[in-house]
Amino acid sequence: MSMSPLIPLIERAAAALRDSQRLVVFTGAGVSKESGIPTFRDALEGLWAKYDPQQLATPEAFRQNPKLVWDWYTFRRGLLAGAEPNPGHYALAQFEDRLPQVVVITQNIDGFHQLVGSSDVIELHGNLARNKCFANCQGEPTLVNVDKLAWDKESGPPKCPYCNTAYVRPDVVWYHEMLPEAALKRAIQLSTVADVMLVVGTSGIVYPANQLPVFAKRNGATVIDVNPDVSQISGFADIFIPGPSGEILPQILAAMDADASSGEDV
Ligand code: BJW
Ligand code: ZN
Repeated sequence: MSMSPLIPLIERAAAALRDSQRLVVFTGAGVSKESGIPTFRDALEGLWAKYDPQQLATPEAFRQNPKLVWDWYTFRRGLLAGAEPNPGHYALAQFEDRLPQVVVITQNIDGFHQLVGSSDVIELHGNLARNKCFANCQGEPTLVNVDKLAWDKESGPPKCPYCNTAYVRPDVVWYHEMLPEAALKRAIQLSTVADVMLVVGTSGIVYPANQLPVFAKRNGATVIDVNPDVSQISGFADIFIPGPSGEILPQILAAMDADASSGEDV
């Protein structure tokens, strides 16, 4: 491997992580980019190029055109079905073998952290694998298994089998909606007591998730940001590592192992 200017940064991150007692990993769409899943602010391709994701991921859009929004999620479910977790996800799961407490707080809806073995994952924005009643007629959330429903798939989303009135929608958090209360509460609590927060692949522009690194920093955590581009987090991070997470995270893990075997216990 050639000498990389990032090595000193990776070493510093590894040193902070090696001593961590309460690690919070905070991830966004960038961690799944190398799995071939476009980030939220990437322009949509092909058929969907003319739409603005920020205008589709809202309850207003669904109310106005349920078929359009439903079809967009069907398209993205197809993308996800053909994708796999990447070395970044795997490296994060491996932190658990080395550290006493690791919690992953994710804004992603792809389920990849859980799939590779991260055992404590807080999902702030829901999960693409689930659906629920748009009216949550049986309480929040009223989950619906669409595999058990028969309906004309060309016509848009099915009706909720409980109320037969509202449409079924993905169990994700749209703009203007509240985040799941228990998940957000626990995320804030953990971020506030974290000694290290490892932020990966998020633009940091979406509220309230983007407050978590701010809480961590304010309470004395070492904030590490891994992102090929400058994010809203990079500016106040203690260590900003400009690079793709699928490459940087495995290198951090390797540097932690190298550090651990370099004499301290001798
Ligand atoms: C790599 C990489 C590689 C590339 N390796 N990295 C004005 C000011 C302040 C706030 C607001 C405002 N107007 C409205 C609001 C509130 C709004 C908000 O924050 N809007 C902002 C756009 C300004 N927030 C909300 O509405 C939230 N609810 C709320 O506030 O409730 C209170 C309320 C109630 C009623 C009325 C008003 C308020 C809810 C937010 C829900 C977000 N939902 C989404 C969609 C989920 C479902 C779906 O996917 O369809 O969640 S939006 C989208 O953004 C998605 C993501 O989880 C989220 C965050 O995006 P993320 O993950 O950071 O991705 P990107 O694409 O932004 O960035 C990718 C990054 O990866 C980049 O930095 C790349 O460089 C990097 N990258 N390759 C590592 N290889
Ligand atoms: Zn219903």
